[in-house]
Amino acid sequence: MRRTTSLFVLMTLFTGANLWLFAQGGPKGQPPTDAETPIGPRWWPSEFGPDDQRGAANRQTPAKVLEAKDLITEGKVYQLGRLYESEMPNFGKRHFSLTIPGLPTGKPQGKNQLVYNDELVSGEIGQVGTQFDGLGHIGVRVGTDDVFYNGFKLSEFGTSYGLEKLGVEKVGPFFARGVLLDMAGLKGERALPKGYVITPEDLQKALDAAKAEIRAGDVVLIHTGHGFWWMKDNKKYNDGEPGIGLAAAKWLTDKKISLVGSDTWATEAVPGEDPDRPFPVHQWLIVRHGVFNLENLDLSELAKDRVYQFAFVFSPLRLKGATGSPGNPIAVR
Ligand code: UVW
Repeated sequence: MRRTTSLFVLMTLFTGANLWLFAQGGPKGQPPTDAETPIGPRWWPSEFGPDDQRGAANRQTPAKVLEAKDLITEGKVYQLGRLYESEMPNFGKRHFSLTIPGLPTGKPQGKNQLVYNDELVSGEIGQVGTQFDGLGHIGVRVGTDDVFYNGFKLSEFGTSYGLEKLGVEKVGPFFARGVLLDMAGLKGERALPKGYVITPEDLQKALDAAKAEIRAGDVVLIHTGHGFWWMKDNKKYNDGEPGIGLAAAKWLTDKKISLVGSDTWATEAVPGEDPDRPFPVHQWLIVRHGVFNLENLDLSELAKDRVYQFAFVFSPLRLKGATGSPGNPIAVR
């Protein structure tokens, strides 16, 4: 009993010491340790430099545009964005509402009796419907600080009127090679079941089946089939989902991709591999690697037409200080 208590005291002191070192900016001159933060060793400075706020968007270069252009052979455009409507499935208590005040908003004026309508939108605009998770969306509580990509602390960049660092306006457009990994097709199922954890082996098999390759800076879209339930059975859609696990996320970040997207609301399996660790893939991708996550895509047409490589185009809205962006990404082949 006394030994257990001593062990507990030692562990508490060790963790406390690490958090203290973290608060001082990290143990200078010492190699990072696993116990430094709740997700392992510190993840900063970023490979893109200690001041970087764009993460894997730095891999979007003129060369990527030219590579993507070579994949356009038919001129067929696929819209990957969902309709934004108040009934769409949302995470937690998020909402989306669009109203036209006045109807018409502008009453008849002039001899030509001009009328006009405006819309009033409310909602967590970067985090509802088809949504692009920016680098200010996900963080990790370490000691008393919430720490984000590149070690930026929320206490130093967060304001009630938007983020002064890591805002989505810093990201810029994506015009890159896109690769579709059709997991549902590979398994011969309409949709993978909720909680199915996609492994690196699964991803490799889908890549081989597609006769495709993944290059640095690419965009990888994962078709699980779960999107089938969108607006058909929203309860089922929201209740859990198939998605990548941590090993598959590592497989993707090792390939130095820019962005991963899927036809689910989180891209990662829910429930996940460890019930005590919610959304660890979000932290792996966004916080640790600066890789973006694009959720609630409609990938059904791409999968139906077996389009596995294409030009991917998406420009996040330049919402100053926002955590993410809505939008309608496209694939062109
Ligand atoms: C969370 O915000 C936790 O999830 P998502 O990015 O899937 O909306």
